Amino acid sequence: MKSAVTICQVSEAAEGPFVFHTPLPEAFASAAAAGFDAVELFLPDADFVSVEEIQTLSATYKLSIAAVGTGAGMVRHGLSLFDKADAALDFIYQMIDFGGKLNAPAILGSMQGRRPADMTREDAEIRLAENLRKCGERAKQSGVPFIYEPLNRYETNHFNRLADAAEFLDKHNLENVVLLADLFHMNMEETDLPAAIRAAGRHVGHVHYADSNRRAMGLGHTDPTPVIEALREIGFTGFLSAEILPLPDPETAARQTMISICSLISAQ
Ligand code: LER
Ligand code: MN
Repeated sequence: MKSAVTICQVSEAAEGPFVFHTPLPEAFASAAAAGFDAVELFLPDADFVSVEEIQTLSATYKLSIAAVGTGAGMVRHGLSLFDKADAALDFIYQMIDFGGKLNAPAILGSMQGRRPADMTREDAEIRLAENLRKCGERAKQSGVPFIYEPLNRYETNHFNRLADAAEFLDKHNLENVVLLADLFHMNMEETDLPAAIRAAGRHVGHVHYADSNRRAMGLGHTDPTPVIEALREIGFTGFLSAEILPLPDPETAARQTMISICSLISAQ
């Protein structure tokens, strides 16, 4: 398992669960100083910065790119797969292609949107499946997977739990789509975190490593030891990415995350 930390460049998400909000060179330097393997990027759009610039930062600071978020499509441009769907899919494709050039998968989180009141659950599921199929195929062209993230009930009315999302991927034969286990959302929705990870193990491809209160692991009431044990058992070798509030300050949140990860992963 590898460590990653979030960098956000989206002003509308200044209060969001991201550790570093400084300009990219500074944020990469902070991530490297804290000892992370990689960064996860939350950018306004795919034209915000060139692929070459990210490659240079990545090489300079010896940080790979764990993933790229697509949530700015929602928070900045008001798009989702259930609202202005064509523009939303286009935005996601651009982020998939951008990330693909950096060997990084894109994430569908907030951009999955909500099922409208006049749409049945069955129709919404089919629409979501069609879009995930397209995104999985698009990502395949770059040789990366596409990441689908179940969110808590206040953020989506599609899938809130890993097992339901895993069953959905199987039912629709969605290839090249993996699940994101965000421990913050899971704390709200799952009965048992390690059991949920084991049950969906075949599909888990990325982890948002957050404590129960969305602070750095160790600053809330989640016990990460059995969570890491379950991830080890399912053979997870991806990123534990700190998508957390920068509290009490970004450097402390980053340092605390690395203390947690290093204490649990040192045997690897
Ligand atoms: C939103 O709560 C979240 O967890 C993000 O990863 C989705 O964009
Ligand atoms: Mn998340």
